[in-house]
Amino acid sequence: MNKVEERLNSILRKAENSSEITTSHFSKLDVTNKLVTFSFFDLNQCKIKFSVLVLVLGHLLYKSDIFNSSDECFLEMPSDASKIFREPESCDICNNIDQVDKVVNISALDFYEKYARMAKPLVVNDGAVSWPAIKVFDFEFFKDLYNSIDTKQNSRRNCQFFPYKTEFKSLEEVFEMKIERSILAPGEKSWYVGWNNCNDEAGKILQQYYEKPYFLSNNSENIAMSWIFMGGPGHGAHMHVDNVHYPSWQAQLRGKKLWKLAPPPECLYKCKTFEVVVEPGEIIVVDTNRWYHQTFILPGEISITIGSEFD
Ligand SMILES: O=C(O)CCC(=O)C(=O)O
Repeated sequence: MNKVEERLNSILRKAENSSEITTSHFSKLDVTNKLVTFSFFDLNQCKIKFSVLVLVLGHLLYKSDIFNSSDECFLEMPSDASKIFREPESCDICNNIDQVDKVVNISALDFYEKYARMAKPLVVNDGAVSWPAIKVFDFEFFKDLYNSIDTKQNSRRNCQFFPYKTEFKSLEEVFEMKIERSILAPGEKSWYVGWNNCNDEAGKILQQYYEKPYFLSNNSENIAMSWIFMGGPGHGAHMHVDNVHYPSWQAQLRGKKLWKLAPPPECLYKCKTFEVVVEPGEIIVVDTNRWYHQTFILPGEISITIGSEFD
């Protein structure tokens, strides 16, 4: 094929000096079409070689320690994709459960043996009753807190903000809303948002007003960042399952929130879906990685919760 190409090139050079032969004459020749097909095939060969190179490099990087040294992934799996690849659940977690127990003064051992070990959800009536957060946390408190610190400083990665059905694009925008709307004055557009506190300085201040729930054992840790959900009646989170590392607790500080818990789809025929209302001072504990959950703020006061994963 190279010889043919060379000869064609020499003819082309001669043709350049001729006013009678143009390139359109060449396009009509069979040999030109063959060469074009060949070079296109060559290009595809290049693409194949390039793709193989990318795959090999990707594999080598994956196998090397470069990206294994931290918890961060080189590429995040999209959350919807991770749900598709979720391992099927054993229906033991939901078999024979048709309600969420409400308990009081539960010991760490009972909590672990009767609930946490089996991923059985529960509400602890007296979980947060004595926390100053119940009196202190409100819209103005969070607004002052986040306006008083430089959120670009001491902020970890993985800061997340859930606008739900609002127009807000960030927590900063939430705190710019006018006072009437923030207190859900009649006629104002209602709102509901959630965020994880990823700022160490803000975290230290928040922790002055709440503590690790008393029913978690001494060995158990609050993991990573706290999550705050705040907003008005009629709103909540759609039915979903999380893809986090551990189960979570969530303390209801103000307002009332209805939780709907559903078994994973593979257990729908064996297990029931049920609801529980969480009131101020109570803590709900759910393995949100295993139980599908939906929330709905009940009529009344603005709902404010704080929660965290625990191991
Ligand atoms: O508290 C809420 O409204 C939503 C909580 C939630 O969806 C979660 O923790 O995964």
